[in-house]
This record gives sequence, C-alpha cells and structure tokens, in this order.
Amino acid sequence: MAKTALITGITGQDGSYLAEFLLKKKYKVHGIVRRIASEYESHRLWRIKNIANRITLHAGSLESYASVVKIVQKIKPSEIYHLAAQSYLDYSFRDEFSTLNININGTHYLLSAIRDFSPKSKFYFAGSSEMFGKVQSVPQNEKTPFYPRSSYGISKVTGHDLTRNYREAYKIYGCTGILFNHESPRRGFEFVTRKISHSVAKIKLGLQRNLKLGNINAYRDWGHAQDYVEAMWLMLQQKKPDDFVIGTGKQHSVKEFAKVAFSIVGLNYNDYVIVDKKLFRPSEVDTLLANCSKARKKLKWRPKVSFKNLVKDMVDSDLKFVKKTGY
Ligand code: NDP
Ligand code: GDR
Repeated sequence: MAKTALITGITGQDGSYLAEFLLKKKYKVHGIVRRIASEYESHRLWRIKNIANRITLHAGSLESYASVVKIVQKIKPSEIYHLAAQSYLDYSFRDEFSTLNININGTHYLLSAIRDFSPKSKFYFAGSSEMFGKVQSVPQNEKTPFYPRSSYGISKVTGHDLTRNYREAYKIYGCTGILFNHESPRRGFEFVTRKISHSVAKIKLGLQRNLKLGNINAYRDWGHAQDYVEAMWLMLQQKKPDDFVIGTGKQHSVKEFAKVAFSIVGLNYNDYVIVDKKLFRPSEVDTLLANCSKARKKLKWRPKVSFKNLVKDMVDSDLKFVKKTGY
C-alpha cells in the first residue's frame, strides 16, 4: 500500500522539493497551507503549481492546535515532515514573539497530536545549524553543544528538545535533521544567496545598479536543497529514530558567493557590491561548518551539487526569471 506523507511548509523551498521527491516514490502527499496561501495562488503556491493536481492541501495554521490535530487525526500519515516555520533570521530579531510562538508551539502541537491520535506516524523536525550559533567547536557534529544567537535559533533548539523528549517519553519515532544552509532557484528572495543571484541577473540586464549587503565576511556551509530533502526522507527510513547533521563539509563567505555569482555573468563584484551597516544583525553567526560523517555512514547520504554549480544554477535561473517577468 502507498505510504502517506504530511508536509507542513509545503509551499516553501524544501516542502516543494520534498513533495516532488515523495511523489516520485509513489507516496500520497498531503500538505498544510495557511488559508491566506490558498487565496493568493499566484504568489504563495508558485513553488508547487506544477504538482498541484497530485497533492492534497489542507488549510490550517501552526498557530492553532485545533487545526493541526484535525488534520493529523484524519490522515494518520505514515510520515510527517514538519518544515513550516518563521525561517527568516532577520525577521526573528524584529519579532521574537511570533517566531517563538509559531516555531515552538507549532512543533509542540504536532508532537502532541501524534502522541494522542497517530502514534505510529514517523516525525521529522527541521532543525538548523543556527542551533550551533556561536560555535563551540569546528566543524559541528551531533555532539557539538548548542549556543543559539537569535530567537529563531532558540526556537529550533527547543523544537529539537521537544522531539527528543517525545521520542524518549512516548516512544514516538521522532528525528531532528540539523541541516546547514541549503539553497536553490526556489529560495526566498530575502535570503542572501537569492538576493545575490537575483540582483546579479537584474544588474546584468540593466535593471539594477548595485547590490547592498550586510556582513559579507560571514561563512556558511551551503548545499543544494534538492540534495537535502533526500536526507530528510532517509532519516525516516531507519530502524531507529536518530538525529543527523547534514551539510557539505565545505564553507564559503558571503563575499565569495557574490564573487562567483558576478563572475558567471562576466562582471566583477567589486564594481557593484556596497556594504551597508544597517543590514548587519544584532548578533551574528560568523561561521558554520558541518561534519556530517554520521549521515555519510548511517544514511549513506552525500551531497551531489558543488558550490559552483549551486551558484550557477541560481544565477542562470534568475536570468531567465528576470527576462520573463521584468522583475
Ligand atoms: P521557507 O521559508 O521557504 O518555507 C517556510 C514554510 O513555512 C512556508 O511554506 C510557510 O508558508 C510555512 N509557514 C510559516 N509560518 C506558518 C504558519 N504559521 N502556519 C503554517 N505554515 C507556516 O523555508 P525552507 O523551505 O527554506 O525551510 C524549511 C524548514 O527548514 C524551516 O523550518 C527552516 O527553518 C528549516 N531550515 C532551513 C534551512 C535552509 O537553509 N533552507 C536550513 C536549516 C533549517 P507560507 O508560504 O504561507 O509563508
Ligand atoms: P541564514 O541565511 O541567516 O544563515 O539562515 P541568510 O541567507 O539570511 O544569511 C546568511 C548570512 O549572510 C549574511 N548577510 C545577509 N543576509 C541576508 N539575508 N541579507 C543580506 O543582505 C545579507 N548580507 C549579509 C547574514 O548576516 C548571514 O550571516 C538560513 C535560513 O534558511 C534559516 O531558516 C536556516 O535555519 C539557516 O539558514 C541554516
């Protein structure tokens, strides 16, 4: 019988790739979307338009236990991928309250619904390298202590603790994937990689003059989102639930990302990038680097897309996007 998966955050970057991945594996795919998302189809559902007639969407918000529990109780999914979150770090400094409420309560509501109404559902929690924050050792693996530097990071540490506690106390199959940054042409425009690839395309096409960035000396371990959704699925196919760090094991600065992106269209980033102190964060995560040897060994997972190919994929896609939309 076909397995059933429920994805929260299906309209997001990872949710859309994961839905495609699971459809290829013959899953029945359900997703939770905010009511407002279904109202603005052209906007919020753009990432899942191509698969809209093959998935089932349920209106619901992570802010409401009632809406979450009804969906879990009705579908009793084999696997639940909890990806929905207020995921933008900058915004988490401007609104700590909604970040903590959505990210912590949403995770708690789902776990509680699983325990009470669908205890056989396997649960994936979208943890983050932001949990390591001010890193306590380099590189970071599953044993590295956490030191979150934002309400977002704090919410992810709490979600991870909740997941672990439900696993230990109620025997729920719950895993946290501690994923390092992963990007793609479907990345939201507010994140630095998409801001760069989109601006590079607009500058090349004469629609923008320069690119303002904040801390260009921050280092990240960037992979391709398509590789990372496979790791999420693999975590739920193991005999025992466990937590895994997922990354490439290579790091680059924001400056390097910009350099490569501009060079792809034959431009020099020095001629266009302006550092704007207003874009710096109150507390920054300076450097992140994954040690994912546990995932390599136990999940047999490896990233396939290199840093250069990731940047090229994003810039090429944005050149097409800007030519088509003029935006
Ligand atoms: P996106 O920001 O692209 O997607 C977030 C999703 O969450 C969207 O579908 C959004 O819906 C949904 N959402 C937000 N708030 C609510 C709410 N109150 N109720 C219901 N749905 C809500 O994130 P990504 O796809 O990049 O990331 C997926 C998950 O992985 C997130 O939890 C993120 O924190 C985490 N993560 C991401 C990493 C990355 O590098 N991409 C790395 C590590 C962790 P809507 O379309 O309506 O806004
Ligand atoms: P991050 O991603 O905070 O790592 O969170 P983001 O792309 O926003 O920032 C990466 C680094 O770039 C620096 N930076 C800028 N960032 C943005 N957004 N805009 C700028 O103009 C800019 N200039 C420099 C930032 O200061 C930072 O150091 C992402 C999200 O997907 C989270 O949900 C996820 O958990 C983590 O990755 C892992």
